Order: sequence, then structure tokens, then C-alpha cells
Amino acid sequence: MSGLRETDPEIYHQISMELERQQNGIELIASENFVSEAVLEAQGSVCTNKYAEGYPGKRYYGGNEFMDGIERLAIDRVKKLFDAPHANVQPHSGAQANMAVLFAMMKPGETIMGMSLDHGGHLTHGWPVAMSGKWFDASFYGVNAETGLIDYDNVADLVLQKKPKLLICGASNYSRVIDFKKFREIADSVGALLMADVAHIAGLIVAGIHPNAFPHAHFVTTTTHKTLRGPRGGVTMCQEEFASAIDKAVFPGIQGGPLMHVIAAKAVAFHEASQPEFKTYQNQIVLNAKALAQSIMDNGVSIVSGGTDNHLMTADLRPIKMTGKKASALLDTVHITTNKNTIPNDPEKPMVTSGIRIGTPAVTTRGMKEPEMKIIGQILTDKLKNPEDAAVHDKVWKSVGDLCSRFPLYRDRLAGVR
Ligand code: DSN
Repeated sequence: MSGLRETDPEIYHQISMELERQQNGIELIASENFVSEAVLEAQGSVCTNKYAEGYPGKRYYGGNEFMDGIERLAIDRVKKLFDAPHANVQPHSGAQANMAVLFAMMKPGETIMGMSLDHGGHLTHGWPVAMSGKWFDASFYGVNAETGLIDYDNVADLVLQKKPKLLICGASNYSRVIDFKKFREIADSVGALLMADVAHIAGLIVAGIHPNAFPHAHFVTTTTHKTLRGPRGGVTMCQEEFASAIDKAVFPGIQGGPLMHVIAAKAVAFHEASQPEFKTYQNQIVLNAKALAQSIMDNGVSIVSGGTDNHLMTADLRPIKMTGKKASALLDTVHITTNKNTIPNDPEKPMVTSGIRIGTPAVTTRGMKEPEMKIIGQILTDKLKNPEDAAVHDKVWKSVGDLCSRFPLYRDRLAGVR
């Protein structure tokens, strides 16, 4: 980071502290991960200097021969990973990847249906405070309160009642397999379009561990920075018949110049995701999640739906009389990072919640496996069950330090950062 240290010591200091925070904590936020040095290098490259409005071969600015090469590689690679007929790699984020579908296919006031945010859905799937909820007539399905599972018969009934033009599946907090084929059958029952937002499970899909949303969905959107382990960003994929509408929606519909440095980094991440090691990594993420869920349950804290089939789980803290807000703040004090999260039909307010969401992509990137998950489950629950106990605090703190030093992160970035 030389150059930055001299030019802007204040920002240099904050970035250095963030590096240390990442190195010295147990990252359990289900939507976060640690990218490779190659992804960081591409994202920090001179591509940030280039305007490239338009698409490869059809740009509004000169000098784009290398940007064309980068974007074509990113498109080809992501299409191959997801078996996607068409892909647009320009969305700046997952929210914009979803907005592109809405902008391409829907008029204000038309009907959409998604999974309720408080049951694990996403803001951009029609929640009232978001553009998707303000501009469209949104309704929701959820999970069964007893099982924590999507009740497909109930979804089918709701779809028949509401007749959405666009049905959205995919979630930010659902720990079981999503049946895309079933969702397509339900969408077809009323002639709806189906959008699958696979942001969370994208890496699992690429590795063949979770069923693919293609060929069932008309549109498949994802972020690139969660299980996929790329830079922050989005991708909108679709069936060929919608290709032109999606491309026009992304640019000039909702965005201007693409972030070419991010697209270069996406391309690198897609290359990494096509390697055999990526499948091993994704497999370990799921093994780790199962082991962590078991350890948490063995230590007296419930997990919604009784376990997990993917990379995440939600701990239901009501049995230990704790809120998600308090739990996540307590865990922060021992450098275990989670986020407060609603449980289905949560009695608490969204800023308080009865749960925390926990995921294993980031700790798996560090190389941790099932034995470490058992330890993390123990220390996490120990801290939550003994919030005021100084001896427990010290013990947990020491275990976190021990795990972080045994599984170093960005080792080459360690020296002389401050
Ligand atoms: N904020 C993301 C998550 O944490 O799941 C979804 O966009």
C-alpha cells in the first residue's frame, strides 16, 4: 500500500485497521467472504480509469479494445458457470441486478411476489421501503412457522390468488434447498415470469452442490461477493429471448458507465470458480455449516429449521432469553462477527430481532474445517449464555486469537501495514 501511506495517512490508517480487523476476527456474516490476491489486484487496477458505456464492440467511447476483451471474458465465463443463455456483468450490485429485471419487464403498478423480508427474503423483492415495493404492487409468501421451510402448496395458493406478473424466488436467509423447478411450475400456473435471486447460494450452484436455477427461471440474478468469492457486484442472467431487454435495462436504463475494474475482478473470480478446488471449497462450506449448526444446538441454542443444507443458519435466541441485537453486540466484543436477523414471525422489531444469522463462507476460505466449527459453536454459545462472565470472556477471546493465528489471512499484507 505504499503511496497511499504517504498521500493519505488517514485513509491508509483506516484501511490498515480494517485489514487487522479481518485478520484477527472470526467472520460469520453469511454474505461476506475474503477474495484472492488476484481479485484484489484486478479490482485495484488501471481499469478504474476507463469509461466504457455500451457493450463489447458497441461503446460510446474510444480506447475500449482491452475493456471489450475483459468484459467478453467475464460474460463467457459466467455463462459457462451457470449454464446461462445470456449474461450481463455490468450491474454494480445485487440490488441493481434485480432492478434491471424489474425495469426490463415491469411497468409501475404491476404485480410482483417475493419471499417476505422477515422470513428470509430481500428488500429488492418488493419490500415496502424499497423501490421494488414502492413502484410495484408487491405481495409475499413466507416459510412455515413450525418447520422454517417454504411451503410450496401455500406459495401456489398465494400465486393463484394474487396472480403476480413476476414471481421472485431466492433468499438472503434460507438454509434449505430451493426447488426452482417447483417455483417455475407455480409461476406457469398463472403465466408469471420467474426470477431467481441466487446471490447467497451462487457458489454452491456453480459447484453443483445446490440445484441450478437454469433452465427453470426466466431470469437469474446474483451478487459476486458472497459464496462466489469475487468482488462486490452483481450479474443479471436470462433466457435468450430477454437478452436485449435486459441489456437495455442495465445500460442505458438504470446505469451509466460500467465499473470496468470490478468487471475485471469478476472475470478473475469466475475463472477461480471454474477450477476443481472451488468445488472442494464449496463442499467444505456446507460441511462446516452443518458442523457449526450441530455444535450450536449441542450447546443449547436453537437453529431455525433444525439445521442447514447450505452455507448459513439462523440461531433462534429465545431459549436463552437474548435478542439478536444484544447477541451480535456481545459477539463483537470477542471479535466474532455476525448480524442480528429476524426469525420467522419474529416477535421483536427488525432493529432488535430474536436471531442472529451465521454463515461459513469466510471461515472456510481461511481453511477452517469441522473441528474448528465445533470450537466456534462452543465459544459463541458460551459467550451468549454468560454475557457478564469475565473468565468466559477471556477464554473466548483467547480461542478467537488462537484460531485466527492458526488460520492466517492475507499473510503477505501483514508486514508494516501501519
Ligand atoms: N446484504 C446482503 C446479505 O447480507 O444477505 C443481501 O443483500
